[in-house]
Amino acid sequence: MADEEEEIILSDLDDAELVEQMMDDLYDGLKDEITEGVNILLERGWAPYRILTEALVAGMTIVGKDFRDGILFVPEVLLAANAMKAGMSILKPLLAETGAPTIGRMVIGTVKGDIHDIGQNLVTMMMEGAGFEVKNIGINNPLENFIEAAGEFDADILGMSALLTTTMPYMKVVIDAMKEQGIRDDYIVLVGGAPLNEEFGRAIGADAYCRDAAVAVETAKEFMARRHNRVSA
Ligand code: B1M
Repeated sequence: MADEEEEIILSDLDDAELVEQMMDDLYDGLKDEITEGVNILLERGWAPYRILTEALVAGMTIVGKDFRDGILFVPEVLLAANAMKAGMSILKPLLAETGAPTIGRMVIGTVKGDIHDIGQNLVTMMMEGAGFEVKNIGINNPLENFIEAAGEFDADILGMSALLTTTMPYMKVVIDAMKEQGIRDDYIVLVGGAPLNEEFGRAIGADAYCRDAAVAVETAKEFMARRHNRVSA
């Protein structure tokens, strides 16, 4: 008897089975399958944000747990991250397509020593979708990069991301440098990343900690509204 694995036809699966399968495929770093799965869900009328959160982010959470527990290692996690990025690249233009007018300008990047960029890319996508203009300066940024980019881009908001307990203190280094240069209050400083919390955000002198991309959008909108009220008062 042939000992062949049965091929799974993604389009034959119902929505719940497909999402389950996509989480497995993300775990296995199968980029093409993730691309196909995202396209099928879009054809079935799923909203881009729902696909992002219920299939991709949820799948990445499982990867994160097994990475923590020593079941997965860096090469496998990199493959999963690439598969996630492939899915995100399909959703990006759709999330940005809301036609909302520009409501603010943001510079965002991951701090020095840290190369995690999936979360901040997601924040970028959601902010753009909500009508912000965003300059994403990528990973491993020393304080000069943040400060220069914020000035050049005439940003309202400076966003920093850190995923490591060893790199999160660097956010304070950036904020302290802004204070020294007398420019701290020129910007709304928002911080985010899995190991942070509200208390940390307050302690380092940020305006707010954002738990996820949706909270980042809401928080940015709130602060922009306050800023406009202050200017017009
Ligand atoms: Co790394 N890694 N990693 N990793 N990695 C974590 C963060 C870790 C928690 C895994 C674990 O042990 N469970 C752990 C950190 C432990 C700690 O510090 N306490 C860890 C480690 C240890 C490491 C290395 C040191 C491993 C090694 O080399 N031995 C190494 C460090 C490299 C470096 O940065 N110098 C490393 C490397 C990597 C890869 C390269 C393999 C890969 C990154 C690929 C990439 O990003 N291009 C990777 C990945 C993928 C992860 C996990 C599994 C997933 C991160 C992710 O993308 N999550 C992660 C485990 C985890 O977090 N559960 C882990 C999905 C993403 C959508 O969520 O990034 O949290 P997140 O972003 C959210 C919010 O946090 C928030 O909104 C986002 C969207 O909702 N947010 C913001 C984030 N940034 C924001 C900024 C804002 C606002 C909100 O500004 C306003």
